[in-house]
Amino acid sequence: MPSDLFVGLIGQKFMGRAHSNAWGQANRFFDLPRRVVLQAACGRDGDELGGFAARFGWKTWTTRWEDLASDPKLDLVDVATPNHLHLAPALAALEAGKHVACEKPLAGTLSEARQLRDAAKRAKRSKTFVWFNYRRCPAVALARQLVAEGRLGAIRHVRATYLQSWGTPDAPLTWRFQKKLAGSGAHGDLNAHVVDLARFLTGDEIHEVHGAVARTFVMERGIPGTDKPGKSDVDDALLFLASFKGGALASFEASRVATGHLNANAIELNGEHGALRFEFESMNELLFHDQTLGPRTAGWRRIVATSAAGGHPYARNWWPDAHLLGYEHGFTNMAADVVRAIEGQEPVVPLPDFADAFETQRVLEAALVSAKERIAVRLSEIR
Ligand code: NAI
Ligand code: SOE
Repeated sequence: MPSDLFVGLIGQKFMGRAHSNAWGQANRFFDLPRRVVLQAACGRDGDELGGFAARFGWKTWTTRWEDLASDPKLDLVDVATPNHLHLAPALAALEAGKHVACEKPLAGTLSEARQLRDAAKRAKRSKTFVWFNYRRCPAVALARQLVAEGRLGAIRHVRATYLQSWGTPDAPLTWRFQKKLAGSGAHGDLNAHVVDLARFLTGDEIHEVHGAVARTFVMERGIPGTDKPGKSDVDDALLFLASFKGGALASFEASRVATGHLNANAIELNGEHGALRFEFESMNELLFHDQTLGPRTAGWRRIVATSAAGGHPYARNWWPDAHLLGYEHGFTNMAADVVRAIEGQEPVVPLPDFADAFETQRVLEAALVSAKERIAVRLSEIR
């Protein structure tokens, strides 16, 4: 009988729901060395918390994150709060000797991300994780395997876009539009994912941002619960060009005002022997072009990455071939990998820890500096 892993969650809304579901499902679909116990949940809204806890199976709840982060019963604290509230709870939990799983981006600012990286390094008995969930779509994990096997050869281009369109003028001034709470806008929110994916898929590091441009199109938004406007001071879109140490060129685009796109997280790698493309809105599929087949038969083929017999990552834990997975499965796959990693077992694909997420944050910072100063920025300048 596996021993229990007591989890506490801070944040009960969008990610709070996704993580609650993941922790609750992990032992149902994966054979894990520990049994996850949904011990304690925390959120700001006391009126909603009881219902939330009951619905997802959390045993206790509190509106004080300080109490949860230091609760001696907990083994792991899961931070699913707005970006400005990653640092304090994660630091408190690390100081209390717990493992920490934190939402992305690691923090709103490079300085806070650095503090988290350093605290994680000091906390020798704690393991840290960052919810870059898209790594755990089976099609993405398969793409990484194909790159590592050399199926693309040397990579020449990485083309990543994360396009959404909900940043319309009538979208209220939530934390996501306020620099002091979010750090940045579409950039930290969406480029964080695709920069992580680019690093994860190539196994390479970006060494220079050659240029970036950021725009805020909507400068004022309605303050929720009032009829007053407030300042929206983050980017609605940020685009940048970069290059990898290994020589590949890269382009990244994040937007909340890309009309026609809802959650278009897409990445394409072009290598000397072939190419790969993933589009989240068709998340079960990986597109693969094998250049070595020659001009007669080479072309894009669509792999439905759901085959246990094919050895597709995570496929054996879910359904028969082409009985498709959805958004929530990436989180459940991650929760299962976190439980494995805590027990010293190999995750199905590598998990980002705070040190890894700090590297993504350095790239994000380099692009912000590039956009602000209108200069190229080497990553060696961003520490
Ligand atoms: P949200 O606004 O839907 O929920 C935030 C939660 O934090 C709420 O439950 C609120 O009660 C709680 N909270 C805020 N201040 C608090 C305080 N002082 N004490 C206790 N609880 C507090 O935000 P959402 O969308 O869930 O985002 C949370 C984090 O997750 C962000 O860092 C965001 O970037 C990240 N995120 C990641 C996604 C992914 O794909 N991995 C998807 C969406 C968000
Ligand atoms: C923004 O709309 C958002 O919810 C991001 O915060 C997530 O990280 C992304 O996965 C989906 O979009």
